[in-house]
Amino acid sequence: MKRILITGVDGQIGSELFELFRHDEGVDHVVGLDIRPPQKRQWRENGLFELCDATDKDALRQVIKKYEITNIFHLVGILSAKGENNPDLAWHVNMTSLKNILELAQEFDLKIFWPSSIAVFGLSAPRENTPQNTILDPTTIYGITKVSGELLCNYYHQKFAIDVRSIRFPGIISYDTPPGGGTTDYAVDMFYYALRQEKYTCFVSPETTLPMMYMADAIKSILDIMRAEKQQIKVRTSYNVTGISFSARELELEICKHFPGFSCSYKPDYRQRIADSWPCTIDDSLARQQWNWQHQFDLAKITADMIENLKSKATV
Ligand code: AKB
Repeated sequence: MKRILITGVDGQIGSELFELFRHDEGVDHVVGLDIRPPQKRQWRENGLFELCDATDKDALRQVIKKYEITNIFHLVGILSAKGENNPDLAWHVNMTSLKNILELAQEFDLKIFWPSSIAVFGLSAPRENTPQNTILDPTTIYGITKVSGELLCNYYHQKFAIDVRSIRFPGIISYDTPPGGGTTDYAVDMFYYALRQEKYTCFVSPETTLPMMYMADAIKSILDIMRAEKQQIKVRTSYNVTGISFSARELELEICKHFPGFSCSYKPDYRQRIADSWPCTIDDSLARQQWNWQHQFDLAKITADMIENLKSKATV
């Protein structure tokens, strides 16, 4: 019987996957794990939740045994901007937790999903249509942990036949749980300011263009790659996957179609350098060929859906 563990469950992706699996698989088949108590009251009152530090391998082992876990979505991670403020912590959290999960996957024969990021790319990769296979020379500690993590996943697959699957995520836009500590967070922040009818000061320049994806597409990509047959998954480092690229100004203008009074000023900070080291557009044709990846949300659809959902959240 399938028993799912989601680490980092209180984060941007984890919280959405948790709700989805609780609905689809049943609340008794999905365990959430985080280092802090969950923000959502319904999780505390109804459902399986473990307070646990994923860098503690023995504690993780106890959780896996207790619930007879078969699949792990390992979403613990310190993102790019926060990582630059504490590189040691980013290395420790991102690498130790992933190594623990891979070792436990070997011990308990588990299937694993782990997110990588466009942060694996650095200044030597082509910035337009960045290919699946190119030079990986990230400039951030976060990117370094993602490249190392990808190699570790591939190693555990080659050496111990661990079924670990991964996606290099672009910035993810969502309305349920806000992201935290990322360079692409401005693309979510802008919506919250527009809704509150406040002016937004964006921390990257108006022409900064990055690959982005709507949460619904991000969840779909995770489900698609995990449901694909083993032989379809030929890349065991991590797949390039994307939705759509747009500049900060293009997003501002799209939001203005719904909130004509909205405006941004631009005051780039240390995150600009991070953004400038990442691709503008991504070639994800391998994922499209091998496991039929297709995104559904373009900028207009993302913007309309975000605003509709944020509005209805505000009235609840
Ligand atoms: C970040 O900005 O750090 C993340 C990412 C692109 O991995 N959203």
